[in-house]
Order: sequence, then structure tokens, then C-alpha cells
Amino acid sequence: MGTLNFLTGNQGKIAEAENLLGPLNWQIKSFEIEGGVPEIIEPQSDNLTTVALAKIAQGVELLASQNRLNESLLVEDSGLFIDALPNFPGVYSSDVLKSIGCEGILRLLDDERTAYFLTVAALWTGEAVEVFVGRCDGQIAREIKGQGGFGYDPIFIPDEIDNNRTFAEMTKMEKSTISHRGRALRALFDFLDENGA
Ligand code: ITT
Repeated sequence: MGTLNFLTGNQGKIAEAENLLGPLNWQIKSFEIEGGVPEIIEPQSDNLTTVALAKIAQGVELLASQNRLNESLLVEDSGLFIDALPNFPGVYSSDVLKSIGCEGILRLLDDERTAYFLTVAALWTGEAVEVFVGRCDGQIAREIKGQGGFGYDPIFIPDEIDNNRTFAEMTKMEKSTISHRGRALRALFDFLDENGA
């Protein structure tokens, strides 16, 4: 079994990575220093890849400071992109969720409700940085539905699953099968597998 350090302050991301990669023999470990997740500064940028690369650069510096550069490290940046609200919340998804929440997003929308989630995952392999991207298309629901998941899950209905269910109404496994994060992490797993990690 391999071990993948995951640097994130979001427990929902850790739970999904464990659910997906655990059965594939990868143990996900929250990257912590002295018992806490280190603070990472996200740059002002309208591009998730720029943010993910800035996060991994800081993560690699932290690994180096711990004499652990030979270990792997994963970071990722995700965002919800709503067609009717260009670039919003997008890279600002985290701040927007904290300020206006899912209810606030619903108030901003009319009939045009198409949207997508994007994840850019950046992996330090112990030698180099690799980037993996995943996208999931869907619609913003008309009301908040479901208790599962995290973040915007109660208002996002992916196109690929019937019954108009939101991510928050699905099991982790159902969500991972089609989600932005599931796709990015499966590409990452294929890379590790092909490279004999
Ligand atoms: P990090 O420490 O990994 O940066 P974060 O929560 O700040 O954690 P992001 O900036 O990548 O993560 O996420 C932006 C926002 O989008 C954040 O509020 C998340 O809760 C939300 N989000 C990310 N992935 C999501 C998903 O799969 N479903 C619903 N909301 C999601």
C-alpha cells in the first residue's frame, strides 16, 4: 500500500480521496506539521491551475523543511463555474461560500442554470510535479437538497445521473464516479499505476 500526503484544510476532500483511492491500495494521510494543517497562501488569480501550482510549490517547501522531499504530496484547487455568472464563483468559490452560501447563489439565478465543477490536482511525486484535471457538468438546483457531501453539493445536480439528484443526495461512491474530483484523482491513480509508484 502506498501513502499519499494530502495538504488541504477541507475534510470533505480528504474523505472523498480516501473513499476513491483506499480501495485502490493508497492510504491518504492529511499532511500536518506539529499536529496541524499548515496555512497555505492562495494567490489572487482567475486560474485554478495557477492556484494549484502555487499551493504545491509551498507544499514542497514545507516537505523540504521537514526533510521529507522524497515523499509524495497532493494539493488541489476546485471551483464551481456558473454560466449565467461569468467567472463566479469560480476561483472565489471558497470566499463566496463563506459569505453568501448556497442560498445566496440560488437568489442570484433565474432560468439559466447550467454550471460545472473543475478540479486541478497537483502532485509532487518525490521528484517532480504532475497536474491532473477533472470536470463535471450539471445544473444549479432550484432549492437546497440533501445532507451528504460538502460545500456546494446541495445545489449541484450533475448531468450524468438521473432523478435530478444533487451531489448531496448521493453516496460518496456515486459522486466520485462522475465528479470533477473523482476524474482528477482517477487520472492521478492511472499515472501512479503506470509509473510503478
Ligand atoms: P483547500 O485547503 O484544499 O484549499 P478549500 O475548501 O479552500 O480547501 P477550494 O479552494 O479548492 O478548497 O474549494 C473552493 C470551494 O469550493 C470550497 O468552499 C469548497 O467547499 C467548494 N468545493 C470544492 N469541491 C467541492 C465539491 O466537490 N462539492 C462541493 N463544493 C466543493
